[in-house]
Amino acid sequence: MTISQKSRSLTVISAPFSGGQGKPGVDDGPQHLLDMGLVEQIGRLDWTPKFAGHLQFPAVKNDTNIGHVKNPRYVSQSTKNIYEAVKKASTSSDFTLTIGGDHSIAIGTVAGVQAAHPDAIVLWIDAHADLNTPAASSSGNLHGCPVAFLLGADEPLANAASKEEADLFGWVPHCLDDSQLGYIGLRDVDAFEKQYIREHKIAAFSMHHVDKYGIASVVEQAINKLDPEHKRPIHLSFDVDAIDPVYAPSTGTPVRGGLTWREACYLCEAVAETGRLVAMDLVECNPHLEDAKAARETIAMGLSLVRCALGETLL
Ligand SMILES: [Mn+2]
Repeated sequence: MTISQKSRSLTVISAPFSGGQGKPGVDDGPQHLLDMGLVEQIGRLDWTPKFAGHLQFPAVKNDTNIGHVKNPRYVSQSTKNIYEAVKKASTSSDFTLTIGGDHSIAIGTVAGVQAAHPDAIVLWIDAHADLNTPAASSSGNLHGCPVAFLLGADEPLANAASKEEADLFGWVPHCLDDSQLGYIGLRDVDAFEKQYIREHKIAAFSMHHVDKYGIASVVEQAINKLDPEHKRPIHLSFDVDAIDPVYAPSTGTPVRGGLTWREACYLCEAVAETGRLVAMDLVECNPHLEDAKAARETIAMGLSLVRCALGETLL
């Protein structure tokens, strides 16, 4: 499929959600991206952006841990709202850009994009695999679990008070096949996740592969593996912690040894060149972490990624 060059409509969905992890401030990422010109910058490219406003995430009373899983009801309810919004946007516009928020929002974005484009491949750009099941998660933070839900790797929540509670995430469609998912940028992967990636032969390119082959070859290899015929729509789920903290310091779980500024931009440019990108998530920009300069640089990095993914070129 190719997107018409004439009427490229783009919906910006803001998902200011921080309940998938413990550091406040990531819910302020979207406003900072908007304040630094996100919508205007998109409008200067070949897109007609529509900002759909900030999604609201009503608090959940008595959202006690289930086992060690934190904010389980809040995350379930909020990501379901995101799912509905993204499904609607992806059905009605050419491109859906969702700005977070922590990476738990991808439970909703991936499921929503898959509802409109069931054959879309997902490129998950991240230092982490976000593939822990709630049971395998050591932290109990659900931003480390979205991929497990989408693949259907999770089981009912352990130590729940009722069957209903154990099934809190039962609404998430198991919309991804192992062969639809590719990682780039990994460098902090838990034992359960490593085993799952190996056993299920998931396309995973760590920073080792970026060092070995270069980013251009890695992007090409990832797309070739997931879609050898180069026909399928692409959903890019970009966690800024994939980037080295030198360039994107204001993020909740930074890991040294990440993508450079240009490697990250190149990745987005190369995906844009396919003409098949239909959705992007930009997550884990937390302007409350580090100082104001670091926050500005991180937000500027995020804006560059979006522009590159939407076709901005250097020449
Ligand atoms: Mn992530």
